[in-house]
Amino acid sequence: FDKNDVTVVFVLGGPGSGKGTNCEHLVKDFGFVHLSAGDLLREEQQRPGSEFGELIRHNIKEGLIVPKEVTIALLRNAMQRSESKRFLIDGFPRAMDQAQKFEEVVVEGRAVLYFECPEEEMLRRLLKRGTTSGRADDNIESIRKRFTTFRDTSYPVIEYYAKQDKVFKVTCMQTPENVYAETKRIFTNMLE
Ligand code: UP5
Ligand code: MG
Repeated sequence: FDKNDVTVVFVLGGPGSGKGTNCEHLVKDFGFVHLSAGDLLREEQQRPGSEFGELIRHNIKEGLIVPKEVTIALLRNAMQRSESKRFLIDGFPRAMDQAQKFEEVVVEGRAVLYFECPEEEMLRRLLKRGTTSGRADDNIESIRKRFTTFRDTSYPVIEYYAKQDKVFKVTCMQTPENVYAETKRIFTNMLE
């Protein structure tokens, strides 16, 4: 695809901050394609014959970041297969080396939608979701590790984009309806 003709918005925020939930609404209202890096990794993990299955399973359970080459290849393939030129990339980049590599080999992000949420609230949401999600990382041990990785490794990516004035922040301590109303308002301004 043509780099100059593609719009990428990164959707970032801690584990359970509401990235996936709000992306689903944005898809309906703005016609972007939603690509969740975590979902693509979980799919690849399930794919029979994948050479990365075990590595992905281990890293997700331990809250560790899968090597960037794997995730970037999955994202790039999904973008190439899509007819769309506008993408919400959810949960990526979550480390500085991923951000730099993606910019180099795929495209620069136009903006970052950042869901800011206190850890106690994210913990509550993830433990609740864990009762039905079947996700191998929705348990207290994995959640603690995901929080540590977010603080130490992923947050600096948000600071990096903030220095470029690319970060648009949504506050999460409201009902899902109100969070999305704020998201929609911010997203509309962001595209102007
Ligand atoms: N919920 C949502 N909004 C709410 C609200 N306003 N009030 C109350 N409840 C609300 O939401 C989480 C839960 O909260 C849901 O039950 C929802 O109904 C409720 P969700 O929208 O799913 O939040 P999200 O931010 O998407 O949470 P998720 O758990 O998906 O975030 P993570 O960033 O942890 O997960 P992801 O799938 O992106 O990554 C998982 C793992 O994959 C990583 O830990 C890592 O090991 C690996 N990974 C990589 O290695 N590289 C990558 O590039 C990406 C992932
Ligand atoms: Mg998600």
